[in-house]
Amino acid sequence: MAEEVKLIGSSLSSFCTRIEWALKLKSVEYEYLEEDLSNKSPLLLQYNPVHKKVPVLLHHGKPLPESLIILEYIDETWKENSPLLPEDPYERAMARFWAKFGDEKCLMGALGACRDQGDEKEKSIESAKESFDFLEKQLQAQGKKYFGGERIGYLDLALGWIPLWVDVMEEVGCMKLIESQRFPLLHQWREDFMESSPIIKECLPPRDEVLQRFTAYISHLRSLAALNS
Ligand SMILES: N[C@@H](CCC(=O)N[C@@H](CS)C(=O)NCC(=O)O)C(=O)O
Repeated sequence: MAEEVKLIGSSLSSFCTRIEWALKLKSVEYEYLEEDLSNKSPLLLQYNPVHKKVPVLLHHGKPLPESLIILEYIDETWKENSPLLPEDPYERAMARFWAKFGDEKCLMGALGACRDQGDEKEKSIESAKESFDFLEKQLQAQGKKYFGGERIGYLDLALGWIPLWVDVMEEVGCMKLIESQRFPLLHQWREDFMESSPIIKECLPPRDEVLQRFTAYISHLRSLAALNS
């Protein structure tokens, strides 16, 4: 039976890119609906009334928000092609733990470090690096090429924002987060992940567009912070 899969996304969003990676790695055909986040469509408001954010996956008309949940759904629905989560229940639970940690601590920490200026900045940079230290230790503890083992899996896709988006944040925030001396394994993972499948590079948005969007976003965050200070 033909699957009816649609993805409401925004091409510059790392949360949406991880879904495109998963669908393509699983060879699931889908229709992509680009959302204008400055003028949200009735479709997005209808299908994600709670958060009004992308991505939203529509499968046979049923909507599913939240990228990490969508990744799990994709893995469970198209089980046979390239499993993403580990089979072992403990390892599955830990992969979910680290994915959430990646979004809540590493991504938010990097964003804060990028935004902050003045005295706060050094503290925010160090705090973000302390979060990345945990990812470095994870790679060290498991001794495999990828977070998913010998091939990329759920956690690699969940952390897949690191290569492009951290690079952009480093430029916009005039800082270095993933230094090769402190993070040799994460540094290597970044290279390996990018080369792991042609699908990875294929779905990434152009760096200059992400840079432009991010520069505007950070200056918006800085003006909000200035208003509140
Ligand atoms: N936790 C959500 C985050 C999604 C998210 O923040 N999406 C952004 C695009 S990068 C968005 O839709 N922003 C619109 C808004 O905040 O109004 C997920 O993982 O799906």
